[in-house]
Amino acid sequence: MPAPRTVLLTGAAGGLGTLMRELLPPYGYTLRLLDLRPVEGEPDAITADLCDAGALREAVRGVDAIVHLAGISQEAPFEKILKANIEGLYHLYEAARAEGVGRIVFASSNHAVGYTPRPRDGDPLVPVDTPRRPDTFYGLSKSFGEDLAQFYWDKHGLETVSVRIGSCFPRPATVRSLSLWLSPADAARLFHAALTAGHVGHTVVYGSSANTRLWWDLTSARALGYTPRDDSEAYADEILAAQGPLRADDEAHTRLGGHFVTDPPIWPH
Ligand code: NAI
Ligand code: 15L
Repeated sequence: MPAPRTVLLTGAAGGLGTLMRELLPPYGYTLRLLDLRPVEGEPDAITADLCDAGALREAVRGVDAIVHLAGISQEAPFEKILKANIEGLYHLYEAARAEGVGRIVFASSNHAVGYTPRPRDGDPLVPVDTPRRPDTFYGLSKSFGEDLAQFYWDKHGLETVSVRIGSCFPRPATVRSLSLWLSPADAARLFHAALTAGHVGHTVVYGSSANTRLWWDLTSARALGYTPRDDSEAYADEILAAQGPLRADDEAHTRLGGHFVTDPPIWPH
């Protein structure tokens, strides 16, 4: 696939979308923006719901690739997750297929494998082919998204890199996120690698910086050409002094998904 130039960035008004609006253009991309809500300072951004199939078809027309960040990004009642992350994702893939878009970078999440025990000292890193163990309806929707991506590759030849993002914020906030942190600059590096790597079919990668306390294996991300430059260790002393070390008797500290594993389920009523 020729290097993409025009990229649809969905979820452009969100936390990660706002960071990527700044960090992706220097790699040479022209971004088309989409979100459910207006994008501040971007009057040309498309305001549309992922469930609006017609609007999505128009939004993807003529782009070379899509970085798909839009959706519900936390646990929520199943009905809401169903609309945005499952039905909405289907509409996005259908629009991309119909308009001949070659590649999607899909923001999956650590919560697709959230029940996986975190490695202890000396354990191997969690491999990318570990069985999925979603920790929430939210994590289930990301698991579905990875299957949808595989299906559209097998059935239609539409490529996807599913990035199981750890925790992408300007700085890590918890002891757990010292292991999962993806710095915004490394996120841009990873998305750029995912957009430009040669043949990817459907490739699943973990999305983290080069953290000293890394829990999962970045081999498949590095194979795309991703070279992380940041390390959360710079924040470790301060965070550990405030919060103390992870405890073996707390499930939120022993599984990848953290408190998503132990929070009570959210039901509609
Ligand atoms: P966010 O919640 O700040 O942004 C999501 C954006 O999607 C919002 O601007 C929202 O308006 C938009 N959106 C929601 N439903 C929509 C719909 N039906 N149609 C159109 N737009 C819709 O989330 P954040 O942190 O920016 O995350 C971006 C993506 O990355 C999400 O898919 C999230 O699940 C994923 N992710 C993020 C991580 C992180 O650490 N920030 C970690 C793992 C995954
Ligand atoms: C996610 O999937 C969320 O979108 C993000 O807000 C964080 O909660 C992150 O996971 C995390 O696990 O830290």
